[in-house]
Amino acid sequence: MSSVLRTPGPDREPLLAAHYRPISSHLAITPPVSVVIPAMNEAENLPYVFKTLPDWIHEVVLVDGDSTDDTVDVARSLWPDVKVVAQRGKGKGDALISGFEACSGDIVVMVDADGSADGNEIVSYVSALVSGADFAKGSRFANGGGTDDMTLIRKLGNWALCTVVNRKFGARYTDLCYGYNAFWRHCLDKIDLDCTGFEVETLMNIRVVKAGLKVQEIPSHEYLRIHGTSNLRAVRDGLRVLRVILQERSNRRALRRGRRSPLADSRRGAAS
Ligand SMILES: Nc1nc2c(ncn2[C@@H]2O[C@H](COP(=O)(O)OP(=O)(O)OP(=O)(O)O)[C@@H](O)[C@H]2O)c(=O)[nH]1
Ligand SMILES: [Mg+2]
Repeated sequence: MSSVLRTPGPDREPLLAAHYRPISSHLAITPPVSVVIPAMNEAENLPYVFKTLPDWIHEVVLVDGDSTDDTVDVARSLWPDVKVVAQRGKGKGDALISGFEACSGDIVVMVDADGSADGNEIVSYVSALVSGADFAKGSRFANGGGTDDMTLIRKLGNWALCTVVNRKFGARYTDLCYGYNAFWRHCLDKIDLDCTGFEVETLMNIRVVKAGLKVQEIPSHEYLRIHGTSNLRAVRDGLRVLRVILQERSNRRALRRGRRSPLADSRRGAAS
């Protein structure tokens, strides 16, 4: 019989040893982990992606972007229990939002389907979350991270946009536009995502700061896309990212003005 490990609260079920899943040699966790994979014509890459996913994850949610290759069939053959979701609109942001809605785990991990992300890193993200972080944000430029996939121009663009976000929102990020992140599912209520394209990670990174969530960067290595070509267009998508930053900034100003006005009104009232 399993032993009771923690005295339950008045409204809690007792946690038994059987409820814990070992995720590394020194850590066992109770929260179920969902992995969301946005995929558009990634059939050739999926075998590499699924091979690195740990066997302790609770579910894999694959969001298909109307693939014209065998993406869905390959995913089903590699992971028979995979939950396949058809996205509502277009774009990676739209896909992720659809995928997050379909998750039943308490922890959600975002993993690209092009073979650039190593599933063995998931344990680092989950460890940060169970140790107190709300949002575990992958970084290719934190000590221990790296990238084989970014051109100099992309690195410069990412650095410039990251610097703007740090200055304008008081963040201390080393990376901005990176798709490998994880978070507690309840964070979604606080960041209320509404976007469609590759600006999704930037929007998440800004909104978690605005919401006062605890963010921890996780050093991550981005490998080269294995097969196929990137869907990202540096200039077009860089501009979309910039637009999101400016919008979030002006929303923040409007919010501040809105918050200030009752006080200003009452002062005006007191003065008259
Ligand atoms: N479902 C869905 N997935 C998408 C869409 N656009 C991109 N993706 C997926 O999102 C992930 C990241 O897209 P990539 O094209 O690799 O873009 P990137 O990683 O920013 O750019 P690279 O560094 O050049 O690879 C991949 O798994 C894509 O298949 C989309 O419209 N729908
Ligand atoms: Mg990629």
